[in-house]
Amino acid sequence: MTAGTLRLTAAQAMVRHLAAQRVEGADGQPAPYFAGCWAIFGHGNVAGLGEALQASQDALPTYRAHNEQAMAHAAIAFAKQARRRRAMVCTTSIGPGATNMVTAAALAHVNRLPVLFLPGDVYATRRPDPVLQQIEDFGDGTVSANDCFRPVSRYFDRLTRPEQILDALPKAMAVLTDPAACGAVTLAFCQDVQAEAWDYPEDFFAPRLWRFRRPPADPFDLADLVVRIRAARRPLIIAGGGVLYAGAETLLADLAAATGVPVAETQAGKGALPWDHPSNLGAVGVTGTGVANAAASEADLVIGIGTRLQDFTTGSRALFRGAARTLVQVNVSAHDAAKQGAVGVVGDAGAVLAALAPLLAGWRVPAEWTQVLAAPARAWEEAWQAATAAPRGDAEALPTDAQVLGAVWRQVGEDAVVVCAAGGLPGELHKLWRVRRPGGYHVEYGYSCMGYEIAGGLGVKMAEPARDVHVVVGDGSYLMMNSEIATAVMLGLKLTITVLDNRGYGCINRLQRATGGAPFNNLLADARHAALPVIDFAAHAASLGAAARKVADIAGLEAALAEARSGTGVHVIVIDTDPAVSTAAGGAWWDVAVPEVSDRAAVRQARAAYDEKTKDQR
Ligand SMILES: Cc1ncc(C[n+]2csc(CCOP(=O)(O)OP(=O)(O)O)c2C)c(N)n1
Ligand SMILES: [Mg+2]
Repeated sequence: MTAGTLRLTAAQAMVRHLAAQRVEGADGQPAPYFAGCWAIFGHGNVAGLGEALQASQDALPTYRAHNEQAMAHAAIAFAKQARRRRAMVCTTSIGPGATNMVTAAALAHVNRLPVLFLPGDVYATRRPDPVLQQIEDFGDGTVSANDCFRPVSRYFDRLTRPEQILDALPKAMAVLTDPAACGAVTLAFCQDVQAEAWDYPEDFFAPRLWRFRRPPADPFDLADLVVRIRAARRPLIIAGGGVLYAGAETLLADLAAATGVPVAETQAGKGALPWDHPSNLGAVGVTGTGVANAAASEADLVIGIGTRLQDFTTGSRALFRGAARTLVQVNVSAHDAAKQGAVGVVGDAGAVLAALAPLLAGWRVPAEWTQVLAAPARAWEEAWQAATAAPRGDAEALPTDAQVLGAVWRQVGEDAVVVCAAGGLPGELHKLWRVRRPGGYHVEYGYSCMGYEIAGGLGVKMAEPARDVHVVVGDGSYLMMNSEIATAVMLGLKLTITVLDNRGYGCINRLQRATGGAPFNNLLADARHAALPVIDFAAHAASLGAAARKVADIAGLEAALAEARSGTGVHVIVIDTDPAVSTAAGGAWWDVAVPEVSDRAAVRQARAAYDEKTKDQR
């Protein structure tokens, strides 16, 4: 062994290096960047990485899960809740264990969230080929199942030599901690290489502190933005996830208060302002509030801050239609800043807001704009009350999603975090949930991946153990991925999960109807069946170790939530809901292409309406 080196396997060296990566913790002291490693072992990681992780449990704890996609969701949710300041590692066997994580990689990629994937890979030497689970490409000897990760990883490498980690790991860290490039990093780790020894320089294992850059905007772009704001009659800020990842909520709140510029929030940006901040109009877009969308459609200057401008935000590009409106995109990523013909201001949301404050000192938004929005604001408040209020005691109808959310909102504490991802609930949450504290709203709506909810809730709880975590999930998402209830029980983590059972894919059934389609293959009753399933979700959850029960109505739900709040462990509360109803107030058009020819009159009518609406797109 050479002086100043350590002879370790590549897996041992990797684990030691990962454990030495530091960031500044909440108390200002260095804290580990990686909170732990999720692992499901098999051939391809048990002998190599498994041995290394076992020996380093104090420095990098290992967590066992039940499904690779789910554990990756937990890891990604952890990073989202930690505002990208910390992350987790996920390792799998080769083949199916690895490809089970591809969906989660795409989720991290879309949402720009850091996660390190270490799927096992086939032998670098190729001597025992084809090994169990090797896919074998007939035309390319270098392809393995892990190539599926390439388009959904911000950085991909295949480790075929032990010394490659000396470069691959710092590059991985650079991507994970970069505000613009952030996303999934995949290091496909050949299983023979994991076990191979090499003399690693000792300084490869020295603690390294990573700082998060906050690049300021170009002074010219900033000055131009100030001129535009001062000239605007009807400016509107759209706050996206970038505001939260930059930790810029207070800067935004202060600027909005000082200038009176109204603020609307995307799914990822929701909670950037407390719900009762005087400038907060709430959600914008397809699932927006009446008042935010009124502002969006009349604004002459729309300033996106830290938003990807996905179609739900822009109403499929038909919402921001004020005469001669200008779109400005403040974003740390030049890719996002250039979208949809925007005037780009490339920089960190916090840095830009801080720079704007003195340049806008003394300026206030024209009073006429505030007056224009007063009536829609009052109307929205009424709509909110009507949608979320508990139904009358004698009501016969099943509760709506909005009534369930109203009950959950009333019962959770100030500091609670609500978690969701897919189905009808994210739209209702976006419109109706009132975020009391920063980080209190965790909805994955970049990939809107069914099955994220419960595993995600687990990751959120690990990121912020002191906060109560409330998962709201549809029956469809629950059935797709519920395995990590057992993991949460095993780890002794407290989670409250409300399952809204509307007996099928309610939101897609509504979408199908709205596009002229016949009810088909979404609700259980409309799908081919020999017997209509009657699924006992409470019994199912109880079998995984949760304290589970079904409630009959909103009053029963509120009582069960109150009980769960003072309890420990995993609580699952099931309630039957109406699949047909969603909140009609607010909202905006969403471009979902309707068939141009059809035997169904309803489809032809929907197509005619669709053709009309597409004329608003710009
Ligand atoms: C993995 C995945 N598959 C399919 C979809 C498309 N999809 C979106 S919502 C939905 C139905 C969700 O059903 P449920 O969880 O019961 O919620 P509900 O619509 O009834 O509110 C489907 C199939 C998706 N978002 N994610
Ligand atoms: Mg459902």
